[in-house]
Amino acid sequence: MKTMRTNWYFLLVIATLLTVTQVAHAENGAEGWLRYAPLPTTAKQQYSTLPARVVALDNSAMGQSASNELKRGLSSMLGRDVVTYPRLGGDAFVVGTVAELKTTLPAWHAPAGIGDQGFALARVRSGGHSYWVIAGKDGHGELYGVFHVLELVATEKPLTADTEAPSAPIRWTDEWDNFNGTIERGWAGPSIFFANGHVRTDLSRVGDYGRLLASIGINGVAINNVNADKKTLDSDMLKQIARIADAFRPWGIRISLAVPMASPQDVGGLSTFDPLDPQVIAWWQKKTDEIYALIPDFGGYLVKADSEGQRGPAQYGRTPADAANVLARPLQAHGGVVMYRGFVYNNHLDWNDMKADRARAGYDNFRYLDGKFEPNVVIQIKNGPIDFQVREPVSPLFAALRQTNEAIEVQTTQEYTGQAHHMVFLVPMWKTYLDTDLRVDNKPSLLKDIVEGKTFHRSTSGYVSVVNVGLEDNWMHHPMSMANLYGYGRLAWNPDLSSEEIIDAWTRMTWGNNPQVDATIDKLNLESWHAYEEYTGPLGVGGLTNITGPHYGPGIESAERNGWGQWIRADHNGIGMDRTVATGTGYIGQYPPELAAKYESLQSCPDDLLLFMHHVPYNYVLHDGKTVVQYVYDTHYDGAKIAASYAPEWMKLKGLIDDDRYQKTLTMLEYQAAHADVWRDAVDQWFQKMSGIPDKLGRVGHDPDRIEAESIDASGYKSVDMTPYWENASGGKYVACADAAGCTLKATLDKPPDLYSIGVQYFDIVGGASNFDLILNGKSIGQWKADETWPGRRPDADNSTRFTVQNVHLKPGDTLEIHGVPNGNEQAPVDYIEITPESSKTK
Ligand code: GCW
Repeated sequence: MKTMRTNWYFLLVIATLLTVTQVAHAENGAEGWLRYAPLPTTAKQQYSTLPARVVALDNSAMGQSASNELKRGLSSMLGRDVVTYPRLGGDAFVVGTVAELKTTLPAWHAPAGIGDQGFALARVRSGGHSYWVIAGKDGHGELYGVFHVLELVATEKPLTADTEAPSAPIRWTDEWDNFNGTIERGWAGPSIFFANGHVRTDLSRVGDYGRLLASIGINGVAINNVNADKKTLDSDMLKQIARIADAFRPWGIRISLAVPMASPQDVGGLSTFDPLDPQVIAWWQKKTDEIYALIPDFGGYLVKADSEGQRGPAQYGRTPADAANVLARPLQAHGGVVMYRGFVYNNHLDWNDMKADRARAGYDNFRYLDGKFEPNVVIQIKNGPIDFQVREPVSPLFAALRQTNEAIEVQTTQEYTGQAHHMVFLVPMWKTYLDTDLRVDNKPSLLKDIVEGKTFHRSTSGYVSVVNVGLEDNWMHHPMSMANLYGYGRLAWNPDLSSEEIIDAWTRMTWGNNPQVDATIDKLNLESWHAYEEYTGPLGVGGLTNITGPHYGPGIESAERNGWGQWIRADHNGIGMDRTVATGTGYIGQYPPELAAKYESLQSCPDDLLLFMHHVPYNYVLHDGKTVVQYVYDTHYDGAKIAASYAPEWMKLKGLIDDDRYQKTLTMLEYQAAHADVWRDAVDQWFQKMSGIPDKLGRVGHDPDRIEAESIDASGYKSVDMTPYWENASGGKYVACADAAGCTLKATLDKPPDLYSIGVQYFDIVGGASNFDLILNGKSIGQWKADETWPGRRPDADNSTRFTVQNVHLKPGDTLEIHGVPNGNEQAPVDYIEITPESSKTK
């Protein structure tokens, strides 16, 4: 979306700028939260007694990364010349392993039992000198301890003695990068690892990524798409991949590979990949040894099998345990693991079968194998039973595996949550899952405790997130999306941290410690998941995105009448999947009894999961007294209103943060407001038509400020029905221009004299960049090109966006024209014009 403002507004902005003294330099986001921005003089004071020397006891690659990072960060933030010093004697930070510290500085008493990969931070006086000890159980701990100190300084917090260790041994990211350089569900440009079928020559970004990940305690990256390339285990490719491992190693990150189960056939040339075939067993042994010869700290294999077209053991009548174990055994000698994904389901389900239910699949496919896996196999389970929707219940598989290792898989890349075009801070959502009490054996059993092995013993366990960073400067496209990456790592380290603590630290490090900046960015992020849920798919109905398309904009009925099983089972009488034991698919029976009872009963089922668990009529009354349909209308208006508040809130920060990131974020927040309206209107129009129950407040389908393009006098423009989802255009129609010379829409207005904002809702598709001119009484008041990159090759809600001109004087009799000139496949399509009194915004 592009926005133009009238002159007086610019003057105001310039005046504000002139009064602001502290304008930061331009930044591109590449440093993420590790900017180490110089602290203001007043803030520096509390660190004036910190030593300016670093004694690095550990010569290992990780030890060196740690001490160099400490120098780099402190020098930059404190404006001091922090230097390395070869020995004790003079105040210093002393960085080393616990063992090294014990020998070198006996005055320091190591806290009992620092956990694996943990660290201790302590102040020690010895020989008349003052030392800050950063002791790692190993090199990882040194890194994490150093980053902890740097975070304290960056967020202007005092350094205090501390001992910490991560919550679980596995803290990985999965990257869905393809060897051709594309990334499945990645929104920030091409792969940092691969290009044109090879590993990139320049891997500098891999090192930079490793640094970011180490700062949040991540220790593993599975570098390639789980829909894995047949050539993944090809010997030549493995040699190239070893360079990626080299780039990550100094940051304590082990790489892993997603491997096709059919590799013995695809790469090995065998006639079978049956996991119980002796030749296949031997092949995996040999291949694994070959990998470890190249990558001695290789993390292991990640497997997606028998799912969404990936071949797997089912082809031979074998089980996931047969498959996982054949890969796991050769890894054991090397300390590697198999992450076997629990995301195994049939995507050709029978829509007419009321008992068919994709949500059941994880439990049905793995429960009976509990205890049958090798100790270095981990079942990697998506947080919910479907697929990273905006709201799902916790997957029941977590509680069902008592003698099998587990990792929870969450999605940092915002596949179903706005694709890095919408600001959606996911930490509160992830915490909702981690803090869910599954009541195993009728006892408290929070998901985070179940995963980590506090409820049942696990030999290893942990956290995985699909991240999909790209080559773009700021890694994840939306500057705010980086908060999700930071937050994921922090939660994997310590799931008890609050969303507030996490966003506050991220904001301060990423945008600065100015109280107004900090408070605003924290607030916007903290409300964003809820708002997104409200303007997309509430009540657990499903994300409502177009699931047979790009998973982005609305596509409500795309969920229905196909084999994918993301059904919402809506008809004119009611909506929702009946997953009860009594009358539905029986899915609810997969939970431990107390939780099952809670979901089974309409009285106790929480409203936010109602339509996931039950099929109800549209006028069913929720706990808050509203009917389902009225709740849908209201939440969509509420959510879109919150989204509309982001840009105005953000504009108050002008001059308080660097202009480049300010501007980029502003553009995205303005776009989000417009796209939230698209969502609101699509969902509300659809519910109103489907249910036949009008919005009590009369808003849906009645937009007094809106002029539908198809209702205006047109020269050249033709009205087009929006298909297949009529609700994805306002009123079900838009206009398009097939004339290369351009077409015109012309309206005579009848607005009382006042200041207005004029928004033109149009479609910006892939494969063309139409030109638009907005003309008031014969004079152009705004021109723009539709050259953005949202999904879709034809007009749809995925690519519906808005151009706005603010503070326009209108009076009765004015004429407003839009002149559109098509380009390529894009026929300068327009949905509507919305003319809003500026005064209404402050109401
Ligand atoms: O949700 C689906 C995604 C696929 C993905 C799959 C998975 C990599 O749309 O793109 O495939 O999940 O998690 O395997």
